Amino acid sequence: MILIKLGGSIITDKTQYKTFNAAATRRLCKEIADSGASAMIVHGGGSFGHVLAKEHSLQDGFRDPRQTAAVARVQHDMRCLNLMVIDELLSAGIPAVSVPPGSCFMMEDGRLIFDDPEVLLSASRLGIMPVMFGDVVFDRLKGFGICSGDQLMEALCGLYRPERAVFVSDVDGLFDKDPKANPDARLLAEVTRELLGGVSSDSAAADVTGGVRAKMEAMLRMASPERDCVLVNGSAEGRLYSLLKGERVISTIARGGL
Ligand code: IP8
Repeated sequence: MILIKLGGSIITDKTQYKTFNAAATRRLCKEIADSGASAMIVHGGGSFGHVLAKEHSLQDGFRDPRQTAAVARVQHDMRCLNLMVIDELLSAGIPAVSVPPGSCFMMEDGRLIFDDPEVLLSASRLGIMPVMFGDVVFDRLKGFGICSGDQLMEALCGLYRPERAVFVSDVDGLFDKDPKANPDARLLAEVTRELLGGVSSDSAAADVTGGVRAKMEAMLRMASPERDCVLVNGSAEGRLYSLLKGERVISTIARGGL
């Protein structure tokens, strides 16, 4: 099984509050369906999650009663985005159901508590794809917090033990410097823990859940000698399809267990 995260940078326009990128999402869902891969999908928040979460510091937990309206609004917006992704999966012929993490799970001090995954397993046993997404999740210590799609990917790796975890974003992979500011930036085809230490942090534009560096760190935690974790550009047409068919494509592979 292959676990795929459709990043918020590809399924939304991250600069415009609540702007869905329907064309890219439709194409990616079709690439997944056409590849015939046995896949499970998670998605990020993009402009449906990060804009208001950042404005109201939701990632820091409860501080002020004025945050509560934003908690409800971000949960609402993320459910809207999720249903649009699910629409595209259904149109591509993939039976998918929504599993909102904020309604099914709790966190404790920012850590997702994942000890009762029965709803996920019941769906997947029937050949139905449960689709989770970055969400505002209630927290036993902090009141609430943001659970990122990357955290969900880690939890799902533990549960399903996929042979590969794929992170679909709008960049070709990890660069040694910010490629927008440095035309000589080099794409790293492979990343290890040691290599990541030498990568400049400005190549990782931050959002409330940490940007590219946090993603790479999560990918390295998930990677093992038996499991590749790959960062691939979903805006390049056909690249995800080729990757799922087992071809070598432009990407960054996180190598773990070395
Ligand atoms: O885009 C964050 O999920 P991510 C979701 O996977 C929210 O980091 C609600 C900001």
